[in-house]
Amino acid sequence: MTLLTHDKLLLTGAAGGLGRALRDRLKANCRVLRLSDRTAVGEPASHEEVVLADLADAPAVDAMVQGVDAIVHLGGVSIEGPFGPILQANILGVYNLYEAARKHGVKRVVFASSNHVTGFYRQGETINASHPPRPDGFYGVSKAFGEDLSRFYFDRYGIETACIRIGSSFPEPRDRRMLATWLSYDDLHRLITACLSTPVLSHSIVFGMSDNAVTWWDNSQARHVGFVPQDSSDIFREAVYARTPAPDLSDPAVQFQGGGFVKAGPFEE
Ligand code: NAI
Ligand code: 15L
Repeated sequence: MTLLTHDKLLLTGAAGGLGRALRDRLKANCRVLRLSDRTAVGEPASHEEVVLADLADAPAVDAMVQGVDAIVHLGGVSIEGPFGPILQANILGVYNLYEAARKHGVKRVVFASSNHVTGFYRQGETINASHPPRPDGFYGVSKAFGEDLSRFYFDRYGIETACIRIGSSFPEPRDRRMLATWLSYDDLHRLITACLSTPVLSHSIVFGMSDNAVTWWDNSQARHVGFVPQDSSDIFREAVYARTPAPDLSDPAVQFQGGGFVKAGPFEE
């Protein structure tokens, strides 16, 4: 069941893949859903409003945050690439977001972190939130920065944040790796709902995956969030095996949890 816990909820990255998947689902969580991105998000419905902003533009981010009581922060560069755009959107952008949240008294944030914060752990290892970050690129480093920055804003200013280390959130798992990392859209919404509605969130790191039989992540340190996944990649296993080759165990993309991201770069800017 989705609890309506917030009056005005801000969704950044609303024009992106997950933003579009969550837009209708988040209607149940709030009275007004404010949509933001740097590109157009389409016409607002009667329960929606739109405030566009580039995350690197501090005054625009301030206006985007003013008047909301919680934030689901999905906006930013979502794949590995050159450092410049990642610096602007994910590092400066997340700083701008937390400064605006502090100034406007926002008390809770759900931050879309990524499994690439820990992408250089091996696929044969099970890790939990206490394992140190091992980012697999500039993108993973930027998400690790967001996790640390949000911890600082919790310790210093009391702003609660859930850092969801999203695995692979797509309609279906695309390859064998995603059988371990897959997070259905409905489970992502369940997880965000849990983060928004649990009585005490504090600063929490949660791995975002469905109830997949094969997993590399242990969420036992996030029981207080109350996330119970209801979907599983297992129903796709046979089809994924049938259409994908057997893994080459000497390939770093197969050895490490981050998959192909561990081989990306170097980049010329
Ligand atoms: P996406 O790339 O489809 O959407 C990201 C959105 O952020 C885009 O609409 C883009 O216009 C916006 N954006 C980029 N730079 C911006 C800037 N400087 N200012 C304002 N907006 C900007 O990515 P997706 O798949 O929807 O992911 C959403 C979030 O979840 C991202 O933060 C991503 O890193 C994270 N994530 C997603 C995963 C997935 O499986 N889809 C896995 C792990 C993390
Ligand atoms: C991510 O962080 C990306 O945003 C997404 O596009 C996928 O590549 C995902 O990780 C993944 O690891 O499958």
